[in-house]
Amino acid sequence: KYSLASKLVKKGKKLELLDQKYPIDEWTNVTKRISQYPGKNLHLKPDHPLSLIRQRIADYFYKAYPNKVGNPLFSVHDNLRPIVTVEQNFDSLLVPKDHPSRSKTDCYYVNSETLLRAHTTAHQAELILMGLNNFLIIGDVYRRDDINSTHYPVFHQVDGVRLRTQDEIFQNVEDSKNLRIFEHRESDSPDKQGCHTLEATKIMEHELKTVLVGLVKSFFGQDVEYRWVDEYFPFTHPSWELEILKHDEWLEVLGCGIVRQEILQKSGAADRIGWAFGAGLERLAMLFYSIPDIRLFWSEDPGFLNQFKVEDYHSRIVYKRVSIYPPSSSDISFWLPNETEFTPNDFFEIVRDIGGDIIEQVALIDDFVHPKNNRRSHCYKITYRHMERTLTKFEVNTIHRKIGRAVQDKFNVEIR
Ligand code: FA5
Ligand code: MG
Repeated sequence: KYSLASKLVKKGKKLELLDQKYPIDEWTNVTKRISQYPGKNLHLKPDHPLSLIRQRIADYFYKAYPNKVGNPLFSVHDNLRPIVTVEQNFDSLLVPKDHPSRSKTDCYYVNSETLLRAHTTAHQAELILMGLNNFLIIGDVYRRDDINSTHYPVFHQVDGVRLRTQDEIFQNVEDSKNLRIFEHRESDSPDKQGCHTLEATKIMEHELKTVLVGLVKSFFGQDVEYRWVDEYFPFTHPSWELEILKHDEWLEVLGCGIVRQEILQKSGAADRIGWAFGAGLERLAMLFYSIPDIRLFWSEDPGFLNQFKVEDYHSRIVYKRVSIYPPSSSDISFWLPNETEFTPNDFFEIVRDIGGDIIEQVALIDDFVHPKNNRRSHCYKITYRHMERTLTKFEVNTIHRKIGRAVQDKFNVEIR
């Protein structure tokens, strides 16, 4: 039994990802199907629910942390290449060489040196090295996993990092002259890293937990039930996970902690202390919009996507289940009345009135003004779909004609 990788190796082929060709080797396990995902960027697609979640999170951090003149302090990095080095994804974050998260069974390797990032934390050290102190990283991540209602091999994360100097963290503390970020203990304790003072750690922990609870409350309301659980990550200490109670179940929404000082030392920020977190966008979106299945995020079905077309990303949307039965659509064109005012909304009302629940969507697809007589015509596409069964062509035609007649009567217009 040959894996895809070994077949490709034999033919001496390269793997093409995002317009670049990568040599393959015995580590290669990116499948043809997975290779189609980089570049899809659902989190940047207008009106996509993951894009709305991205905007809400960025907005929350912009408001929580304005700079001195009121502009956002956090920079947002949402278009970094998801193809990263093993150094970025693991080594720069102090993940031990034999850590199970590195294994071929968990990650999608392009080759022995390159992989599809398994978390957005992969860019943390590189952005700190660029001199940034407050930033968000948002993007697609890849993990070999089952496909079911809550797991998909491609999902999206947001990471946040904030670095602070000694003066900054103690500025609001009375008699803070003798307070320091650093001390020298041989080893870590459960509370803190050996190199940090308890005071500095606790101030950072407090700010981190406050801002993240605030984020969760901005989605799920002031009364949301949450709890902090101790966690372990190679790149933070101490570390925690935040869980929220939904439908009688505790759900993990993010991991976080105090950044390992060794990472800051290697990235030119040795004089600072930092916190970091990473959260899943699908988790937040599924809970926030009541989306029942993670696969729906990849749906091209207008019945799904159109539910998230809103003027303002703060709009409250509750997702309605899309029918599994096929849609059927028909167009209708008519000359608009010359004298009376006509708005598309008047037409929508007639359609809804006659079609009821089987109307999935009405879209203006053509707005035409005749060059000679200046008459205007509209063409609408009406999509019909029943939630419980397949509609027959005859049923659709009957309703469609009925809508045509109603439009003719009501507006005294000519159907084209
Ligand atoms: C991480 O990925 C760490 N990089 C997070 C982190 C960053 C910790 C910075 C500390 C500092 P974890 O594997 O637990 O941790 O994933 C983080 C979040 O991504 C989870 O809390 C969850 O919201 C989401 N997530 C993880 N796995 C999945 C999955 N299979 N499907 C959907 N969401 C997932
Ligand atoms: Mg976790």
